Amino acid sequence: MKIAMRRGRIIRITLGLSIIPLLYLLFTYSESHKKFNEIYSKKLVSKIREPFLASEGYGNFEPIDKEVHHGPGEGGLPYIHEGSNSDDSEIEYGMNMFISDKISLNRTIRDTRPKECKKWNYPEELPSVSVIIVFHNEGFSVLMRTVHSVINRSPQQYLEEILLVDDFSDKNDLKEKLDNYVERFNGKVRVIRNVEREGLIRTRSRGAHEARGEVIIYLDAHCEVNKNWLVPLIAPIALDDKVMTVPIIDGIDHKNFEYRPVYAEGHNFRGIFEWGLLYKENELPKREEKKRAHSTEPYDSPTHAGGLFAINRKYFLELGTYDPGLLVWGGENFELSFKIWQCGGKIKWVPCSRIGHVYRGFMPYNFGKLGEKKKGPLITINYKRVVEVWMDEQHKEYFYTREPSAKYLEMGDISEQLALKEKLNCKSFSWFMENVAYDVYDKYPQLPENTNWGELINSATMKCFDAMGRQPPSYISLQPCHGYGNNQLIRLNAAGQLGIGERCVEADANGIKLAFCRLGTVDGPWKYTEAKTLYHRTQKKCIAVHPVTSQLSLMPCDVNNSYQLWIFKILKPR
Ligand code: UD2
Ligand code: MN
Repeated sequence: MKIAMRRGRIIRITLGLSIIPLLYLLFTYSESHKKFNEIYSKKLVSKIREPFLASEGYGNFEPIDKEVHHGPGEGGLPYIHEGSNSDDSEIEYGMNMFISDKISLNRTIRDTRPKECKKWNYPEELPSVSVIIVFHNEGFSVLMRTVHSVINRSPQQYLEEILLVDDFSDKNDLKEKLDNYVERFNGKVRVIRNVEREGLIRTRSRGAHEARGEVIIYLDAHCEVNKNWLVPLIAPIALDDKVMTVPIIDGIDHKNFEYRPVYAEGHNFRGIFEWGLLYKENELPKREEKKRAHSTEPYDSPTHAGGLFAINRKYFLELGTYDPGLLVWGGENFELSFKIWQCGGKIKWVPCSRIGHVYRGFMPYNFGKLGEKKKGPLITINYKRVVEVWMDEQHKEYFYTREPSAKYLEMGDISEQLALKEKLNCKSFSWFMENVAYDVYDKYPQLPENTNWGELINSATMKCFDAMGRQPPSYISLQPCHGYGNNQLIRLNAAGQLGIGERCVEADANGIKLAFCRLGTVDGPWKYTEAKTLYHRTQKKCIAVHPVTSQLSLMPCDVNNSYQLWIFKILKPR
């Protein structure tokens, strides 16, 4: 068979290939397709309300899906239930389980791939795959829809197993329900359980050790994989086992389960970060687009969101999986990204592999005992470990400029991580910034140092500047000081930018507000004077508190008026 492949290029478009190999492929795929359905569909059908979607395509060529599917949420459409369509489940699970329970576990979803994706050809010899799903107290139908979508839309010859790793869930009947349910998959779906809460990071590492496939693919427990998601994701790894691949993540609405793409077709994005280690996505720079002949070819990305990716299992173990000192949630995506790039690997995003993920509005679980053990905010501690292991002095400083209180956090021992970095002969962070993550500087330039930071206390009222966790644009108010930082942690840098988190403080006729910082800039109009006023250089006025309403605004400066005087008080985490 003519599988067009060239060194340095993973896959090639089949345009121009003759019809014969095309028919041949179509035939072999529908054969394996049939076999696959013989194994699974009958068993599933008996239990499920909706028809089994045997015609959901996988392989290179889609069988044309002529079946019409009725029922809630089919085609990935939102399901709005008449009458009340919410219950307490949104608070318990972060998503509406009442709605999810009404939607078929085998529902169809919209094929969101760019059209070009249907024309790619992939090698047939591909590694076996363990799909690993870690979960803690997830809703049953959402978790099972993840499993069903994988089974329905993956060629069985590559799918070794689906490994469910239960991170010590303690919801009533989840355990029994799950154990009973997975029996129907005849061993294809395996459940293992932590004996205590480990957090998602360590649980994923455990999954890597226990998995049987050559390649492991991680999914969150609330996903739906799309048409032909698997093969494009593992093909690059078959060619180079130091490549980690990442699918394009579509959104599934947490209230009505609508499946929809996050970005418009034809636009490629990649993962970057800003200096406080907030994960960001940035349109693929021209320089990267030019490296490829086709917009749907996999492309380099400095980082990834964390949840969904594929990696050669042995390679992941050689990298030490995740740093075991990272706890529960957060920062592990950067640890793995920096480690891979700096130590000789690559991260590629794959436009032709699409997976939907339910973004919840908030975290429905707490961090259990692991959260209590650590002093200070656990996620920032994770970030600090990552920064201290992988960044160099210059870039560490940018992190501490953005997260000044992190300097005081106890991060534990990182000597093993540093030894691993040494052993694997890893490159510097500057190398990574110059060669891979160069577009970070366009959006988030090198940060000037802070001249002042901490709580910003008004001398007359002894109350604090507070962004109140509102989204910009919004007005800043004066609140009792709480000492925890967060929305009350204010920074003034040497270029006059007054910032809270990654947002900026601006003034208009109605007050003092929180605004998006202008991308690519780090300066601002503010000056903290010797008299302790906050002076706006262009308006030539000072920030003042209204004695009666406590509202903030710009007023003609008066250094004798304590409603215009401010003190920065450094915050050490408690
Ligand atoms: C994102 C990632 C998530 C993870 C996280 C940072 C995506 C789409 N999601 O947040 O995968 O990288 O950033 O760490 O990129 N879980 C456990 N034990 C726990 C807590 C969570 O097993 O103690 C499970 C949870 O059930 C879920 C997965 O871990 O299956 C990810 O957790 P999440 O969905 O709450 O994270 P998310 O999507 O907000
Ligand atoms: Mn998630």
